[in-house]
Amino acid sequence: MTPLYTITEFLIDHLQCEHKEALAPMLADVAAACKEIAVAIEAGALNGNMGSLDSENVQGEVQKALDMITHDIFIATNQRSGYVAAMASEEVAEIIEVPLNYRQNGDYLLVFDPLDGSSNVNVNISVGTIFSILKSASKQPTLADFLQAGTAQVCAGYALYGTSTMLVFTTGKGVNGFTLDAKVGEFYLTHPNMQITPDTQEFSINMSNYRFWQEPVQRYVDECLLGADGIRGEDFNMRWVASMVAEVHRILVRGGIFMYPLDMKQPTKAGKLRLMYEANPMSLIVEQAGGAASTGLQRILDIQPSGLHQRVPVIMGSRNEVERLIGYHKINAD
Ligand code: AHM
Ligand code: MG
Repeated sequence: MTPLYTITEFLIDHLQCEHKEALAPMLADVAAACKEIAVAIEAGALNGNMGSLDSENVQGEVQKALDMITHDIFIATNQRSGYVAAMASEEVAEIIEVPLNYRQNGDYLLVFDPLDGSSNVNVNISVGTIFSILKSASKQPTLADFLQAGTAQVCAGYALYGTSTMLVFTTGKGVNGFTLDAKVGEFYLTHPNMQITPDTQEFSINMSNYRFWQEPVQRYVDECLLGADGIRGEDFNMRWVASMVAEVHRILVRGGIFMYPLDMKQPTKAGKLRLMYEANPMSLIVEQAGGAASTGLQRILDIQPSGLHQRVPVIMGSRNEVERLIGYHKINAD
């Protein structure tokens, strides 16, 4: 069997990008944090952490105990590299300053969702961590320094805590996936240069929201459901895990399209998913693997953010299917 690189070997010898000096130690910390989170999640009910807290996050969602445990792990481990100036998390409203003694070279911002899909933790279904790294214009960053379009990300990735734990990331030169050997405590490169097939017969959406969607998404899903009897001429398959990390990972491995579109269920919200720590990092990964990511009307990575926790409609995955949906949105707008 071909020997596998450890993530440490990969970061030292094979990481390609202009920010390598900072990203190698930062990614080593991300990997360490994800290992620690994997252990916390794997303990399941044994540590008594399966319940909800009395608190809500900035989105008004009830926080799970593990939401805050994983948030704390991610901050404690990632402030140590010396390169992170400030962070932002799904779980707190404001930006998080890194203590001065930890940020000698603090030129970077780390934005993250520590436990994506957390409604799945107490039913033992896959969850994940999503992160995005931006360059800061200031060593004393304020909110304004965070509000950069997704194209400015210097690195994006996710950890998937599934049947195995994986870490997948891009530094803008393709996408590589690492699997944790839990017995050794090390990630190994198992999925080099991940690519999304341009075509697919598998879609992923929360069908219970059908009546709240806009016409282009209803049309697309209607056509998939008609399968071989309809305009598509082929039967489609459907999956919905309710963990974005698990859906995007499946798409990286075997193709597919993932949608959390605009819906009228909550008319004041522009979709469910958050731009800066869900849509943007996943869009960079999907594009780097040859896929596409759009709101239906605009490339996600081109959106100029107006707030840390802003929401955005998400359509991403196999390029030809995403482009079909963009086409349906264009017809609708004309
Ligand atoms: P979370 O970050 O609070 O867990 O919310 C995001 C998750 C995504 O992982 C997933 O795609 C979506 O919410 C599922 O939403 P729904 O329960 O409406 O199907
Ligand atoms: Mg999330």
